[in-house]
Amino acid sequence: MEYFPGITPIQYEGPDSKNPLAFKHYNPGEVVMGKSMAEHLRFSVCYWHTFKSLGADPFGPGTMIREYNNSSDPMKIAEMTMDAAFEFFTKLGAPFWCFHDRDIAPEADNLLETNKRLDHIVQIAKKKQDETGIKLLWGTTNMFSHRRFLAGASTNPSPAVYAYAASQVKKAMEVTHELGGAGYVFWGGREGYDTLLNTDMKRELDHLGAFMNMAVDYKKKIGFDGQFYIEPKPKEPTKHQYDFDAGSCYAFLQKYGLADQFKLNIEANHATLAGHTFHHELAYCAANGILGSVDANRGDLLLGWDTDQFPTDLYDTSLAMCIILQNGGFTTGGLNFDAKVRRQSIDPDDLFHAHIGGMDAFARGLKIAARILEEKPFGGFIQKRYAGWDEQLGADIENGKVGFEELEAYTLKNGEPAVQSGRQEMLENILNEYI
Ligand code: XUL
Ligand code: CO
Repeated sequence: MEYFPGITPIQYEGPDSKNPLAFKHYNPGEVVMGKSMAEHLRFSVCYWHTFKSLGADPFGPGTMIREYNNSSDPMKIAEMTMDAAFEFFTKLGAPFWCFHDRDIAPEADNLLETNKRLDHIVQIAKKKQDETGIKLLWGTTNMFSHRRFLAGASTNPSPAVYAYAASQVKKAMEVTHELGGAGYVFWGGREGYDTLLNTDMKRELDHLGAFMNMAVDYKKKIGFDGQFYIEPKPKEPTKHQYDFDAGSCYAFLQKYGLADQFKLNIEANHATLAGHTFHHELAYCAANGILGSVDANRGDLLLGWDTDQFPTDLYDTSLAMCIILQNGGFTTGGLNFDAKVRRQSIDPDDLFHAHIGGMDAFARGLKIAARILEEKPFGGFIQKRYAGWDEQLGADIENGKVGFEELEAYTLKNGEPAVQSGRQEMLENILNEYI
C-alpha cells in the first residue's frame, strides 16, 4: 500500500526551480567545507508530530485524515504507520528518524504486554531500516501522556511511579540499542512542578539525579554506546520544568556527577520559551562542551507557547550553523524536525512541503555560515575586541598571576581605562549582506 501516492522522491532542482516539491538548496551530495551537506546536516524526521499528531489543539480534535490511521485495531494502525513513515523518509530523502516508545506502539493492559507490542513493532522498524539504510538518530520515552505520570516520572512523589518510569526507560534504551540508535534523549515531560505548596523540590531533583545515574549504569551494562542527551525546556506542561535551559541542565549534570555522560539536545522553540535565543543556547553549549543535537523548529513571537513550527527563519538557521560548524559539526547528533504542520494543513502533501522548507532553510544556513567562516567578513572583530587579554595585564589575570592588590596598583598607575565601540549596527549590516 502506498500512503503518499503522487509523491515521487524529492529531488534537488536548484534555486531557480519553481517546483514546490523539490529542494532549491539542499543538495545532499554537495560538498561544503570538506563534507557533504547530508553529512553536515544529518536531517531527521520525528515520528510523534509527523505521523501521530493529527492537528488536535486545546479547542478541538484532530483535523487530518490519514489512511494509515484507518483501523479499529491499534496494532494494525501501528504497523501501517511504520510503513507510511518509511515511505515518507525514503521519498523525502531523510537519513534519520526519531521516536518515543509510545509513538510507535500503543500501551497494552500491563507492562509485559506493552513491551511485547513494542518488540513486535521494533522488529518491523529494524527490517525497514536494513532495507532502506535509514538510521535512528535517537529514541526516547513518553513518560508524560499516561495519567500515571500526572505528577512526573522520575520526579514523582511516589516511588512506585518512579519504578515504572525506570522500567520504561530501561526498555526504551534496549530497543534504541537494538535499532542502532546514535543517541537517546531525556526530555523531562512532567519533571517539574505547578506549585511549591505541594512539591519537595530538593528531593525531586535528588531523585532525578539518581535516575540519570542508573540510566548511565544500565547503558554501560547493555553496551549501548549512543550519546545520552538532555533536552531543556523551561515550562509547558508544568509551570516550571527542572531542565529549564542549557545553564540549569549543566548545573544539574555537574551536581550529580553526570557532566561527562550527557550532552544537550537544543530545541529552538524551547530556547525562546526560556527567554533566550536559539543562538544563545547553542553558543552556551558549545562554550561548555555539551553541544550534542538539535530539535529544529521555531516558535511564534506573538504566541507564548511551544508552537513547534517548521524552521524558515534564515537568521536563525545561519547563526545556528555558524556555532555548529565552529564547534566541529555534529558527531552523533543532527537536525531533528521536532515540528508540526498547522492544524489547517491537512493534506499528506503538506508534510512534504513542511520538511522541504525546513531542509532548505538549514541548507541555506549552512552555506551562509560556511561563507562567513571562510571569508571572515567581521575581520576578526571579536578577537580584536578582546586583544587586551593577550597582552601583559590580561594574560596575568587569565593565568592567575595577579589578585585585587596588583589590579588596584595597576589602576592607580594607569588611570581611567580607554573604552571602545561595540559596533553592533555595523556588524548587523555585515551579517545582512550574507543572509
Ligand atoms: C516537547 C519535545 C519533545 C522532545 C522529546 O516539547 O520537544 O517532543 O523532543 O520527548
Ligand atoms: Co523536542
